[in-house]
Amino acid sequence: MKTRSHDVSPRNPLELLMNPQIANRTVITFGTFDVLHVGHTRILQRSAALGTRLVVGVSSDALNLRKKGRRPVYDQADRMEIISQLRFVDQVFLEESLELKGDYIQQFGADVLVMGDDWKGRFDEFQSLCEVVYLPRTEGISTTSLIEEIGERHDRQRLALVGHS
Ligand code: C2G
Repeated sequence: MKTRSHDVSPRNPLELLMNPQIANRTVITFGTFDVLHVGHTRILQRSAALGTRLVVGVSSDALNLRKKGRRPVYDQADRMEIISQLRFVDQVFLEESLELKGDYIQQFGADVLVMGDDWKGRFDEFQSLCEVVYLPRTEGISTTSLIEEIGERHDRQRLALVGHS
């Protein structure tokens, strides 16, 4: 686990002592985490609070293309680098396939699988391997809406420039 010089995370030793339920638990979660935003950082932080070690599977570019029909804005190497820099993330790996979730859970010794509630019920089959928790999504923000917003702003700016020429 990363050492933290001033630990303001929910995993400070005092809280762990007071809550043995989360002591020594490995939490695993998955996502694309493209165009990082607070919905992403909040779910990662809340996931970390459920254990002592947070492992994050970052969806590969190929998986994203299959799943969502588009390439992420940031490629998988950049997305993995960004997520690995968050202080409440301990380990990052590349998620190559949705079908390998059970294997990843076992490979990383996960005690808890966390997903946002947009995936509610989809991973219940893994309850035989670990605890499965769905956390509420952050309302009003998504990578898709951010990409659209950036595109609209860009279009408006171009129109304004054309208007002035
Ligand atoms: N999330 C959230 N609030 C938002 C947006 C996302 O809590 N406003 C959560 C999602 O529920 C998910 C995580 O952030 O748990 C990552 O979201 P995405 O990058 O959209 O990941 P997704 O494409 O759903 O990939 O194996 C499953 C996939 O890899 C999940």
